[in-house]
Amino acid sequence: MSDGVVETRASEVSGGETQTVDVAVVGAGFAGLYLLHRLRKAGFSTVALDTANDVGGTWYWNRYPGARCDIQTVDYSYTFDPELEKAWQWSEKYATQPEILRYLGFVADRYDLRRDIRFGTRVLGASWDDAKERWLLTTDKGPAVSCRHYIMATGCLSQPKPPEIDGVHDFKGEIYFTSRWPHDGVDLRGKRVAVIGTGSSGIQSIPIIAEQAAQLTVFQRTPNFALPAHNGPLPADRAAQLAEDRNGLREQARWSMAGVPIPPATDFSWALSEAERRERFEKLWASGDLVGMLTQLWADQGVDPDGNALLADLIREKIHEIVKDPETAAALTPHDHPFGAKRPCLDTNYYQTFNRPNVTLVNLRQEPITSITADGIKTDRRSFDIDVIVFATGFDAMTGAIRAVHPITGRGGKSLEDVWANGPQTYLGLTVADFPNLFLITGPGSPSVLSNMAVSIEQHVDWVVDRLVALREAGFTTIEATETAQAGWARHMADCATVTLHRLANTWYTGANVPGKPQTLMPYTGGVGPYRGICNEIVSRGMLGFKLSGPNGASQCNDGEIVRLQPDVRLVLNMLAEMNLPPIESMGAAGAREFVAQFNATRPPGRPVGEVKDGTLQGADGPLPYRLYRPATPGPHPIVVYFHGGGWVLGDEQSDDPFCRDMCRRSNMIFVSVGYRHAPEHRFPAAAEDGYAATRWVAEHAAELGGRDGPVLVAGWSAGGNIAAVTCQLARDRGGPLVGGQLLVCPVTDCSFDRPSYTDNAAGYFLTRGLMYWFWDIYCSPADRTDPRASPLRGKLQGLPPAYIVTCEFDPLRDEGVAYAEALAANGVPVGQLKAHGHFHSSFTMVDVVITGVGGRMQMAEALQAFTQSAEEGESQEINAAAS
Ligand code: NA7
Repeated sequence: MSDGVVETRASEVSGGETQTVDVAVVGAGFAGLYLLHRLRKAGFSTVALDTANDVGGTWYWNRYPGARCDIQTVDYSYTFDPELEKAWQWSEKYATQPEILRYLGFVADRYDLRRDIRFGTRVLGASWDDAKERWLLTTDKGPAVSCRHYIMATGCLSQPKPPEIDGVHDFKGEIYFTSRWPHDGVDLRGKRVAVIGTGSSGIQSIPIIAEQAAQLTVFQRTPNFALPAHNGPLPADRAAQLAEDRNGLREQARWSMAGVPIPPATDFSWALSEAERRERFEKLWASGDLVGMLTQLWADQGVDPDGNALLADLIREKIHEIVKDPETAAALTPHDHPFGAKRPCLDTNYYQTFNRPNVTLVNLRQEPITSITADGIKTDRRSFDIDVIVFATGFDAMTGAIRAVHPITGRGGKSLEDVWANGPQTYLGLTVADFPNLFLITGPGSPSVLSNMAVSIEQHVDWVVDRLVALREAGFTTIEATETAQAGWARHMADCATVTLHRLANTWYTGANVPGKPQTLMPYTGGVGPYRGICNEIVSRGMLGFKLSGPNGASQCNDGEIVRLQPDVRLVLNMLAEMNLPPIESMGAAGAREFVAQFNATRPPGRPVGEVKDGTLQGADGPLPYRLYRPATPGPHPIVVYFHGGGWVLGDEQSDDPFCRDMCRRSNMIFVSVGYRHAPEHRFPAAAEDGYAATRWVAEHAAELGGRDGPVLVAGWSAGGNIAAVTCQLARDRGGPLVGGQLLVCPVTDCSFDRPSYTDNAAGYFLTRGLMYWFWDIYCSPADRTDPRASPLRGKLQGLPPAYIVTCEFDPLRDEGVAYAEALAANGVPVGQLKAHGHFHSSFTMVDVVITGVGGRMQMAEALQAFTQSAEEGESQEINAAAS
């Protein structure tokens, strides 16, 4: 078919002016092609529009030398049709751009898709007509399009960034953009070539350009991490796996984090020796697997700066080994971002290329480009005579291609440009409130560029087309995200982002590469599998967060937020729900202890601290075990007496081990975790009295324990928080010891069960109302419960040490923790509060599972430090007062 010819078999053109279809799609790349196929099968009349003259999307345009896929191409393929999978064989592990383009052409032919595509056609604007409930698209060629649904399959990296360098128009030589490389290729032989940019496009093309050009000068602003691709045939083990269980692997990819069927590492870096870490690294370096290097070394590599630095250092070492000139090696070595926070690259001989005599690296951090002249490029130090400039300067990513269709006008004349003025707002990255029947495939807010695009595209397309079918069957004509759902998604996105290290890099993921672009992390970082689960849950919960409407006033709106929990809390709770455990209270005390011991044994080990030492201290009625955690820094250190959780029934001085280690490191304080006595063997007030006695003993033995002069601090979680709070009251009333501050994490403070959090969070968040009843019954008779040693909220609250009280949104104990904080404040006690949204009772003690708890623990550590600081200031004031 020739360019621009409009085939109307499946649509109507009225008066030559407007083409009327059910669904219009922009883009004929990976997403657009699959959309056409699915929509057509579902019986929708459809047209796709693309500025290119053929199918391929990003693979149509990015024809620069060396352009390749950097996810193994067997994974970067359609999976919707097993026959298609049989009919196409990839020739290499990482296919070249021409091969991928041939594949997309093959798909278009196989499903006869070209007949519904208007090539060489740009959409100039799109506006929603509320009365007709249709979108009208104006185009630069051929008829306008009227459609019920408008789907943008415009890709994430399709709008090239302008050069942004003065004098480009003065240049007399040739200029090329990697993203718009001429179809006939470019002859660079004998020429002096400049490449500006060292992202994937630069890193893939530079080694090949260096082989062709007489002289190559690479202008690098930010060095990037690159790994050798070791391309070749598909590795035998992958080929065998696919042959054996293709469907299983495909399903694994769909539910994985990155859309690739490889399990992430579960060992933490600190649990591996240096030799083990190096061995893992060398294996992955040799295998040439980007997703593997991003996920398979150790569990903390993508979430913790320290774990990441171990890996980044190993890559830095490799760069210095490969590049012979130390100055060039140093300039090529990234130091300004964690590995993976900026898109790392797969290369073939990239670093080796800088050993060639005809290649020069210019470090723009040291000598920025001042202008492009008629003859070449000037930095603030020197001039380079150049014949050809290649801009590998990247894209206005994620939002660029969508906003290039301008204006997009939704309900009530709202412009998408205005709605997104401070960054993209979407629900799921798929829809936008006030823009009915508009869908974005791999839009901002979806896993998109942090995933295998092929897997994400299929999921999006299937979800959208299935919704359109369901809408049609239910007789609705419009579908639109609600504001509540959209705002909730933004919050969930932000929660997910705190887990990752993307915040530590300026990248196109955040819009930092485009001057003036609002900066916000655009892709969804919660992972492909969890995202798929969320999309499915929206459907099973009656299209939560969507308004649907139809003829004769038919409407449905099930408003709400799909994810209110922190992302990792959600995973933990889902996992626990799947385990279908019997209620802990049904196990009896001995059974529950056994269960907790087994459960704790499966948890990752805590991080190393300076020293961990077990000992015995004097409790209220005999010796008690304790475990001491000492920081690695030189002492003496302030001491925190810590009480573990477990409802006065479960746990011991070791059971909050990861929390104690983490807090010891963060606060730089000694933690002494006390093995206080438990019910039912020792009912109330044994635990409370032990807490007080242990604190007194620690204060008296502080110097021997390596503690600093000054008051001790107390801390506790859950029932341990109760004991810590009670200890402060007893210490005040019994003449010491001096307590400098109390950190109460989700504490039990009262025996009343009628606060809303007991009802709101009665079940489903691990600590249930039933379990709390059981704990109370075992610990304390109803008559004793109002004793302040059981319910400190009922005690006298004046004159207590400063407090920091942490409560979690999804915890039955939330409101009594808040009540205690408010009551303390009302009684003149300095109180800090952390009301942790999206967290559950165990969030902060599940240290290496609930990563989103890090921020909270940092605040707790700061609160502990502030306690000692104010205690010291108080002491020095007293000394000064005495002196004067
Ligand atoms: P990228 O990854 O955005 O890389 C663009 C490169 O160009 C990067 O090194 C930029 O440096 C550099 N750049 C951009 N603007 C300038 C100016 N004005 N002066 C000097 N250097 C500049 O784009 P790619 O096309 O390589 O890759 C895009 C994605 O495609 C890739 O991540 C894969 O997902 C596939 P900066 O880092 O901004 O300092």
